[in-house]
Amino acid sequence: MLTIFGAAGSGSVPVEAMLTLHGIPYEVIEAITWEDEAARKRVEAVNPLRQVPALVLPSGEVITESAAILIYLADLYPEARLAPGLGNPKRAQYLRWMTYVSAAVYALVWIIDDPTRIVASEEQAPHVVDRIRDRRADCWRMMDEQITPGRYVLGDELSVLDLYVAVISRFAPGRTRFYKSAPKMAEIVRRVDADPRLKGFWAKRFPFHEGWEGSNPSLSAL
Ligand SMILES: N[C@@H](CCC(=O)N[C@@H](CS)C(=O)NCC(=O)O)C(=O)O
Repeated sequence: MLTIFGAAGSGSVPVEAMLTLHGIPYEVIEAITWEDEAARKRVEAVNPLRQVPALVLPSGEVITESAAILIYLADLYPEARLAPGLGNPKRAQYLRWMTYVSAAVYALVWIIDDPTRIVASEEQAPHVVDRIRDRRADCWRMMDEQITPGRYVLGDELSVLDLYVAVISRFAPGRTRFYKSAPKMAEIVRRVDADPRLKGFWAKRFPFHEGWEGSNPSLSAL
């Protein structure tokens, strides 16, 4: 059995979505690391960064980093057809954008979540958060301008990249701004949100609350 240290509304959600789509059983150890010191301590046992997601394989081996986990699992289960395999001409752009979403967009959560990690005074914190929101919107814009999607980012087949973008685009600055910055991907993430195979999953792990696209304060924390 695979074990995921994760949390609803976090970067573990695309990993869980991938396994759900492919019908692979997994257990989640819920850890809301950005709110709860006890959760961070729980995660520390497998990831010294005290971040989710962390995947524990049946052998006990640990994999951290959402992009690495998604790439690994999609390769492990090629029959799920959720990533271009080695030798597929789409592989290079797939790896490029998986890493980009992780490094350029998602990683900034460490600051936005608690700006005092890098600024000296509390007064500076809101400015830092604003700059990061702008930076993320700009990163989405630049990605959108460089892709030639079909129904999904890499073409007409759903991949883990689409699950990843659909979740990370819900973090700050939020979907309303994402739709404006990244109009091509706006259509794609809406398609992923509406995937009937994931209806129950989204309801449990990242519900579409009233006003979720713009103003849900719990999302702006990430
Ligand atoms: N680079 C990591 C980022 C993971 C991450 O930042 N996770 C957040 C939750 S969405 C977290 O656990 N934050 C707690 C902290 O950094 O203290 C990845 O891609 O998996």
